[in-house]
Amino acid sequence: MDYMKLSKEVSFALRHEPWKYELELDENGWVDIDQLIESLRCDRKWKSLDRKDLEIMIEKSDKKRHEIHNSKIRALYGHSTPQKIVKADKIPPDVLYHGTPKYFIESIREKGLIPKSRQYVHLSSDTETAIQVGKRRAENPIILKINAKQASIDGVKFYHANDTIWLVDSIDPKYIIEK
Ligand code: HQG
Repeated sequence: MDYMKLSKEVSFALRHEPWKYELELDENGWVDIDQLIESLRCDRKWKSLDRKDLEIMIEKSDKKRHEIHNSKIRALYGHSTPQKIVKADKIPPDVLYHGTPKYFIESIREKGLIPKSRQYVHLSSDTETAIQVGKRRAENPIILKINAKQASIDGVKFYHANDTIWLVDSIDPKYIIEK
């Protein structure tokens, strides 16, 4: 089985267009794993798919994108569905990073970080992840350093997606401390 292809399709279903799979995310983004399997099996490629495959997909993935808990599965970040996924807020590390192409910098300096088509702005606790994220769009991304400590003190809420990724509704330019 092509686990990378499976992961991309599961992300599409759980982050972007669950209705195409006759799925409805609950307020925390969970769906019933059996319903997802049943829906994916309609496609010849996934006709023999079972829960074990989804577990292997998560285990083999380069990033922790999905999680399974009992009879449910969800995407941990990246959502663009109309109904905003509810996340519990958590105190962030003092500094977080965001990798982006140079051509966005002027607009970011002016407007701050905005979620664009996703529900949240994605930040990371390490520069390596930020570089990887930025490299999706540019060979030499700019790595922005975010003063998460001050933002948090000022009441901005941060949400923990996985070990390295943090979510936030937006980041005002005054919290971007360095590029
Ligand atoms: C930029 C992937 C102009 C922002 C990744 C980014 C990540 C602005 C783009 C996760 C802006 C949005 C999310 C402003 C923000 N003006 N541009 N004011 N504010 N931007 O894809 O963070 O591999 O929605 O810098 O690895 O790139 O799929 O967000 O370049 O973890 O699991 O607007 O998605 O994860 O792009 O990526 P995105 P992102 P997966």
